[in-house]
Amino acid sequence: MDKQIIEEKLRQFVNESVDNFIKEEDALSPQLVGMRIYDEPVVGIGKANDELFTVFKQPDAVGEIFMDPEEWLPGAKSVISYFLPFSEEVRKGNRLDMSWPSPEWLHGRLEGQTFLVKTSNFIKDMLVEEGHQGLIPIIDSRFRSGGMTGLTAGQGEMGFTSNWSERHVAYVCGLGTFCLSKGLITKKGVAGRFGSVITDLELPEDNRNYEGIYDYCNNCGVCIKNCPANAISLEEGKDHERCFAFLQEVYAQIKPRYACGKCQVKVPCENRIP
Ligand code: B12
Ligand code: SF4
Ligand code: SF4
Repeated sequence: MDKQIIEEKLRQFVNESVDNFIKEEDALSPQLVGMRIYDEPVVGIGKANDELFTVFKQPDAVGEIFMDPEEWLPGAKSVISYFLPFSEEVRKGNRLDMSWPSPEWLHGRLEGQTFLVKTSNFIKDMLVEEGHQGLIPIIDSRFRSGGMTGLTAGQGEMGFTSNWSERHVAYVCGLGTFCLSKGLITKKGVAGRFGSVITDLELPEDNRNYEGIYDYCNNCGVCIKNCPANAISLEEGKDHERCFAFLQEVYAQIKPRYACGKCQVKVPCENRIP
């Protein structure tokens, strides 16, 4: 199996899976039934022993808590990282009212994450069928995150971080660079979600067509104006506390859903490298 086959099968999966379309029982309104969540993915391959995985253990990168591929899967050879760009419907919905997440974007966050886990399992099954191993860190029992689950972000040892940061992994695999709003910009933009699978299959790694960690951001500042929480500034970058406080406000009103993503729409980096 090579990258071309993985990409082709993944493209077919994303285009044909019923789970990439909003089902009647989940839809927040009747007109959202059948809405497509993601467009076709972008795939990047990294070497499991890339030196950046060691750099990530430094306190100013991710920190000691970051687990490298070998720690997740002894004998790991490669990391398959992918970006699922949100469809035009999801992005367009979130461009309308810039003060509150749209139903389309809320679907992207919740049903979108469920589909992302299915996508990672699809890749894992493909590898296992060929006699290889596949490990999905974010559903492994050792995964720890200061994400929104249980509204614990910013608290405890995980703070606003995790022991497997999908953006950092995507950066290693050549998918793109960070930006002012702290998302990762890919060739299909910033609006979308990342997943990854670690494997013992040896695959040639992709080139990183960048040198600096913010190369793809042009510092235009549009995301600063978009942010309803005033969480972004040219001087300080992004303030996770403020962003998280806004997400909590959303959650308090519409739980179990929450999201925002105004820094990822109506911006020049929405669906391309600006
Ligand atoms: C915790 C978390 C949050 C926290 C804090 C976010 C954060 N730390 O960036 C809160 C709750 C605030 C949050 C908010 C949101 N999140 Co969130 N979140 C996560 C989670 C679970 C972990 C993030 C993490 O591990 N961060 C690690 C720390 C270290 O990251 P950092 O501080 O930004 O990293 C800096 C340093 O490393 C520094 N650095 C220093 N030295 C070096 C050296 C090198 C070599 C490098 C590369 C970097 C580096 O550069 C980095 C950038 O400044 C991930 C899922 C996952 N498992 O990855 C999703 C994730 C980051 N979230 C995501 C999204 C979409 C959102 C929201 C838009 C909410 C929504 N869905 O509507 C908002 C806004 C995000 C934004 N503007 O960035 C996406 C991002 C998609 C993208 N295109 O980038 C992710 C990847 C989920 C996914 N599966 O796709 N999130
Ligand atoms: S809107 Fe402009 S400044 Fe903000 S992340 Fe995108 S390119 Fe960078
Ligand atoms: S930084 Fe947070 S609060 Fe601000 S626009 Fe982005 S997701 Fe919303």
